[in-house]
Amino acid sequence: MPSFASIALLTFLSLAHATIEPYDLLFDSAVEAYYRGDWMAVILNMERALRNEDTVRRVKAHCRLSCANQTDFGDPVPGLGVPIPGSGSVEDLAFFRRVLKRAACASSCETEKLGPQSLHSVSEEVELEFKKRSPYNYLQVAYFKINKLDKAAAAAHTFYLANPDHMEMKQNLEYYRMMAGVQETDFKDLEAKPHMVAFLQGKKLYSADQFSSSVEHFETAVEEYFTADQECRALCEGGYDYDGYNYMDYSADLFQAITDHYMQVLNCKQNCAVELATLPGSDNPLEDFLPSHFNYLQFSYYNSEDYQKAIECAKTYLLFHPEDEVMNQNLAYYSSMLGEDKAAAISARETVHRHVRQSLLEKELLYFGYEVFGITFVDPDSWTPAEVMPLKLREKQKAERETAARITEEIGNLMKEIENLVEEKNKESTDIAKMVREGGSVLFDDITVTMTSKNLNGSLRVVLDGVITDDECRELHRLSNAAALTGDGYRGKPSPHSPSETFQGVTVLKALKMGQEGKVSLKSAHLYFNLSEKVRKVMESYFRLETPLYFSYTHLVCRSAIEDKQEGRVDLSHPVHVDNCQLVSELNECIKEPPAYTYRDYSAILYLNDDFEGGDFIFTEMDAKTVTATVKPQCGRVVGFGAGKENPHGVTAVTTGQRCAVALWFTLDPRHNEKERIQAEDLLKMLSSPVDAEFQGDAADSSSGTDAASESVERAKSPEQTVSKVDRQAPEGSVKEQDDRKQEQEGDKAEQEKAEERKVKEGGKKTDKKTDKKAAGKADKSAAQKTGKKTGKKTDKKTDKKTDKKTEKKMDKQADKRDKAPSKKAGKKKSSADSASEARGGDTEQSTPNATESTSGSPAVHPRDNKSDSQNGKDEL
Ligand SMILES: *[C@@H]1O[C@H](CO)[C@@H](O)[C@H](O)[C@H]1NC(C)=O
Ligand SMILES: *[C@@H]1O[C@H](CO)[C@@H](O)[C@H](O)[C@H]1NC(C)=O
Ligand SMILES: *[C@@H]1O[C@H](CO)[C@@H](O)[C@H](O)[C@H]1NC(C)=O
Ligand SMILES: *[C@@H]1O[C@H](CO)[C@@H](O)[C@H](O)[C@H]1NC(C)=O
Ligand SMILES: CC(=O)N[C@H]1CO[C@H](CO)[C@@H](O)[C@@H]1O
Repeated sequence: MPSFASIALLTFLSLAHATIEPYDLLFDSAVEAYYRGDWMAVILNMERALRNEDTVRRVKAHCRLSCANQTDFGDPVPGLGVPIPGSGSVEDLAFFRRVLKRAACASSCETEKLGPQSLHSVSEEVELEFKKRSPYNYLQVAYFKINKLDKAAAAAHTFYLANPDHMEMKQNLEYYRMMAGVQETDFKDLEAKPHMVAFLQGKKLYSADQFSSSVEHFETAVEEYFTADQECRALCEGGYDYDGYNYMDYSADLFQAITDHYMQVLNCKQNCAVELATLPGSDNPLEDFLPSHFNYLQFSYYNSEDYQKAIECAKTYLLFHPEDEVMNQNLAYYSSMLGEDKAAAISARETVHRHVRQSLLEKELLYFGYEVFGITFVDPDSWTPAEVMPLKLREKQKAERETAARITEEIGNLMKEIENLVEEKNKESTDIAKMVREGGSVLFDDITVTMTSKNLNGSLRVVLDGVITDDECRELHRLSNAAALTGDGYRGKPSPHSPSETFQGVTVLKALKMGQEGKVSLKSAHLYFNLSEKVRKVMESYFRLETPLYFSYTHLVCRSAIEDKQEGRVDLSHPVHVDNCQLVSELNECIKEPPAYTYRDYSAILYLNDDFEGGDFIFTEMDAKTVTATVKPQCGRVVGFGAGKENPHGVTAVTTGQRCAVALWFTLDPRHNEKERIQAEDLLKMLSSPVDAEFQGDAADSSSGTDAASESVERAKSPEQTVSKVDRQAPEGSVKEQDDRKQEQEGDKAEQEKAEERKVKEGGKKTDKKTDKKAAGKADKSAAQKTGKKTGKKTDKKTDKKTDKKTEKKMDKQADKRDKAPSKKAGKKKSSADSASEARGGDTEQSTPNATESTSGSPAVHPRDNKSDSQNGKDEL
């Protein structure tokens, strides 16, 4: 029969069409293409990965929701009535028949639209990458390479929003902003959530007293919120996480197993309130997010003289906070305006009422699970009535809070005592203590202490001479210029700190890699490595450090005066700053927070020459003006100092010639031990092994050998390091190469070399992972992933996360809540402006990743923004 045949064909076609490619494989292909430098393939695969991830999410939510519709437990089963489990074995069967049908419905729905379900289960690792928006990091570079700047800017912006601590991306964004052809509107958030966009837009208009427009946005926000909430909840109905259990050991009877899984699902569903209220890149949700919509709405409607709606929204708000005094006053006022009878007939919104009832029931079940089975539940909402929490638990939490408060107080007292003791002692012997601490051995006979803290009018300061020889100075100076000539060292780029100087800089690893490629003398690069180590040892010894001093960053830098740009010059070569905090000179304050490199503890600068004018190193007071000591650079001289606020410093203008130095930053924190340094050490080890001796110095040969070589370097690293390295390296590359391109009109050949180099740099990383995956093969995919899941790693991670983080968060929240005055609403007597700002009070202190909020924002933002510049350039002195 023709019609049957055509139906079959159609089905076949639509099925074939429906099988979408798994997004984790697409992601892998894109990453691989990235290391090949195949930018089109990066874009193609990564864009598809993002699209497919989105599709999978939507389809799953849709299937689960529509299947819930079709197999409602409340439907009567013919002959048995409404299935109620436990009322008898036959009724149980009816109940489970429903369960089976629901499972079959969801499974066939998903399979039909996506292909076999196992295809789309991805590892936690990949899930995390998508959550962190990593695909946009790769896309950013790829778009940039093919000169799609608008898309590059959007990708960079999207990534940065979720990774606000990512300094390289911040620099890239600044770079994009300066580029011709990039518009402010290009900086889009490609992952913006509609409910959040509408909410923020509504708030902005609300702050500007544009109430009729803000109403529109808040209404959209509410609608989008429930759509997003529905999707979020449906997605919670996923697989069981063997959280805390070894997969193999887990054994629970039927109802216990159902309970365990169901509790997890409910916990996840409750957590949607947090997920939906959290801005990208932020750890904390916006306070009282959903209820606040109705707070804004009631006041906006009131100002638009729509009393009916104002009453509706006030009543809706009261569903969450029935005792709220201001809102009850508002309601009374609006009711008197409209007429009490009319007002009484208006009820709270039904959708919200349902949501509250459902959420409360979920909480009850979860608390039951907590009491009976010890399954942790931390309520994400601030509006839950106290009585929902079991009395026992309430008392326990109260006791815990009191203990915590007592401990805090005791610690506080103890600290005060210690401070007093220290102060007294300091009074006696400030100077002596410091001298004693500082004057350790300088380890080498040739090194002399030229000036101590006392001579330098400060603390934790020293000037040493004879640290390296004249020959060594000349060799490093040559190295800097040779590296700059290859174009890898920012040749000719104006100094980030002064338009009157050019600037070039090269790190140890970069120098060694260039040495390995024959672009500079490998011996000189090795010397650079050796001498930086020498300085580190001397610092560690002179300052009598009890724990090892680790490298944080090392940079061989030269600043050259631009001859025709010296007239009337008043700026410094490097503005006064502090190395580990953001100096706010106007306030005599130094803020020890990112983007400052807060973990840096000591700094040193090794000078290479003195044949230039200007370029003095200066220490100042915290005002950044009053110079307390001046150090003239000369070959072999080191100025070493503590990286904290006791040592603001800068460099005066270099007015003729070239001034070269090695700037070194150190940390006492092993966690911040510089990764590049370890790579450099590995590279040296490899280079010095006799087998590889042939690499040395021979540029022609090196290209064939480098892949294998760097692979062995990379392989030594743990996967975690590699992941973070990918993050870092990707964007950094783009900016440097941008410079290169600007300066040097590179031909195809150079492009190719660069691709090679990248391969060299990133080599081995993917290979291992990929091979595994390929070996596992498509068919085994789900099996392989399941095995992965059972391992201990996961268990640990999960358990920690669940207990510590959640409790912490909760604690914070409760603390916040207590601190925060119930500064909510619009009182009837207030001017709209007053009330607006008061109503805003609830969440203005939320720091948002975008400056958008800065109008209402925290006071610290301004000075910090200004000062951060000098911190971002690592290139110093
Ligand atoms: C579920 O059913 C309701 C009413 O029958 C309908 O409005 C809704 O769109 C359905 N939802 C899905 C996801 O099919
Ligand atoms: C660097 O130090 C190593 C080991 O201390 C030494 O073998 C090597 O010759 C030094 N290289 C240079 C160029 O100074
Ligand atoms: C320290 O201060 C004294 C007195 O102001 C000044 O003469 C001296 O030059 C300063 N030391 C240095 C190294 O600048
Ligand atoms: C911050 O920078 C702006 C412009 O860049 C400038 O006008 C302002 O004076 C600076 N403020 C401070 C506190 O340095
Ligand atoms: C990083 C970023 O996109 N910042 C934007 C945030 O909002 C401010 C104020 O509206 C914009 O001017 C910024 O461009």
